[in-house]
Amino acid sequence: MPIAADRFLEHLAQCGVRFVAGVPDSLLRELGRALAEGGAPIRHVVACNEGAAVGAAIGHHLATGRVPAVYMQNSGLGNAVNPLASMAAPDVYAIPMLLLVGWRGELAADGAQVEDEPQHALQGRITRGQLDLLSIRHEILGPDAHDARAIVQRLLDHAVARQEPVALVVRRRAFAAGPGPGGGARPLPPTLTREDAIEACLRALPAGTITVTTTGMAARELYALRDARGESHDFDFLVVGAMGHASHIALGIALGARDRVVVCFDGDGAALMHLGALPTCARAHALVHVVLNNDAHDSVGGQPTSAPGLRLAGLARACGYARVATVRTAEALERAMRDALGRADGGFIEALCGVGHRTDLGRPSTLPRAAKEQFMRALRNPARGP
Ligand SMILES: Cc1ncc(C[n+]2csc(CCOP(=O)(O)OP(=O)(O)O)c2C)c(N)n1
Repeated sequence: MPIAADRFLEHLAQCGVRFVAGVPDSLLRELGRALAEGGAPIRHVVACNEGAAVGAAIGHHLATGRVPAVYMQNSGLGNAVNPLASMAAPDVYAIPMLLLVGWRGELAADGAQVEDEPQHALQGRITRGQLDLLSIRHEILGPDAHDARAIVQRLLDHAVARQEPVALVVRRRAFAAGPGPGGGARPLPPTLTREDAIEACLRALPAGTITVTTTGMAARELYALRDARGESHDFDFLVVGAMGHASHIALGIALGARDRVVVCFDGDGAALMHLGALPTCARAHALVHVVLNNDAHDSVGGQPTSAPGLRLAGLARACGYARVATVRTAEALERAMRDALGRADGGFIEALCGVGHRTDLGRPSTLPRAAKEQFMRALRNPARGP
């Protein structure tokens, strides 16, 4: 039976857990909602990335002696490996903590991989192996678990006895579904949607402008918009994984493609995940960096980011972007994009958007490998593009 997320948190609290940090994941959406509702006596911190969440957990243990929990999508294990292996491991500071890892690309009991998107395939297959390599004892929580409480108890007992991290690998639908989107972020009043914002930018882009689009719904929206507008996907690179790295992928393209203009569509959660990217990107004069700021992790359920309310334009200015704009409407965004494209020194545009997306949004029909070849071929063709 799927377990209700609030019951799960109550159980964690009964076991002495008072601190949970993490980065949202769609499989852990209900957990995010229960944490945001705040029923259990647990302090909750949304971290900017999974490594930072492990850091906060280490600090909590140092200050209180208690066992903290850290939640993440399995894609986030890569971000977490460094503080786990070089700080929390028993060979170093021996910090007990419970990792809650959403298992995208999960393997069924017979070893067959459950259908998921390409960016989850390898990560799904290696998740348990990665935990084994880190010597992190783990168990699986699925919707058919007979006694989730006993599993958690066993893991926490092990973490305390051995003074080391343990993990619960969470299958899809392990937590009982609640009503509507999870995470506690309230939809903003109808303002600019992320999709409208992307479309406003597309109206301003000359054919053949290179775009790089961040992880999640933004990439799917861009793809759908190209289809709806009868435009090709040739010059669009979709960053389906590697959350937070779209701007540096765009930077590498801008530097490698003879300084052709590259427009990067970024998310605020993604930009925050690797915020140190900003000053480096600011120095690339051919990069127009658009952050679609909805104060939320909309793509995985609308949970707030680590810094809701933060306006990134001021940061971008301090990081050295030559031109910075904040816009709230499609018209202002289209103008700001034309303005940025008209000058040769790049720029940063923060588009303040509402949360939410169409429910009938499709997925790109081109597989990443084929899309990469199409993109590279288009870039090699000097006859096209500004
Ligand atoms: C390293 C990593 N952690 C977590 C995720 C899960 N994830 C995918 S999209 C997303 C939210 C992105 O938020 P934001 O950049 O603000 O864009 P929005 O969804 O709001 O458009 C998250 C957390 C991931 N793919 N990779």
